[in-house]
Amino acid sequence: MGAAGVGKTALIKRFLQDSFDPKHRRTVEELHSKEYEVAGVKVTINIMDTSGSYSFPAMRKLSIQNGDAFALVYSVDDPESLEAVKRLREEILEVKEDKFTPIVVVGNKKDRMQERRVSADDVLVKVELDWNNCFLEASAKENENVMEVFKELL
Ligand SMILES: Nc1nc2c(ncn2[C@@H]2O[C@H](COP(=O)(O)OP(=O)(O)O)[C@@H](O)[C@H]2O)c(=O)[nH]1
Ligand SMILES: [Mg+2]
Repeated sequence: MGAAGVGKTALIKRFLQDSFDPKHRRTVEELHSKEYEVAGVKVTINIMDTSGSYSFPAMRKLSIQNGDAFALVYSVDDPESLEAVKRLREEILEVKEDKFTPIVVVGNKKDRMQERRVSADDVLVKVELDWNNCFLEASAKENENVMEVFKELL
């Protein structure tokens, strides 16, 4: 989950198809499935790609209720998208009550070095020390840390 344009679809596309599309197409909501074999056992994971606009709070709530693990994505060139991550995390905690819910915070577009406006160190401290969640910077474009994001969630 995360604001529109931060690269949620791009991260999933990189993970599932190892490709990158420079164009932004609006996602409504798409469900992807992938089969894995873990220690000889077949498991199917479902990856829900959400729209960034969340114009319907009820729809957002449903995504949260249905999810077992969450990647909250912002873009390192967009501080407002980090604020959206904070709000989403609050909502996840609210909906999931006290249940343990894996959350990974992802600072995507780390390749956009000239345009960076969010410091990785600040977010690291907040996410790993205050929130006790995992934090990674990634680039769907350069294929950096994309596997790691999904590995954390599994
Ligand atoms: N430079 C750069 N651009 C990216 C990256 N990930 C996504 N984008 C671009 O950002 C735009 C929005 O990506 P998209 O995946 O559609 O965002 P979504 O709305 O969160 O699903 C597209 O033009 C992507 O090509 C990245 O890691 N680096
Ligand atoms: Mg999308």
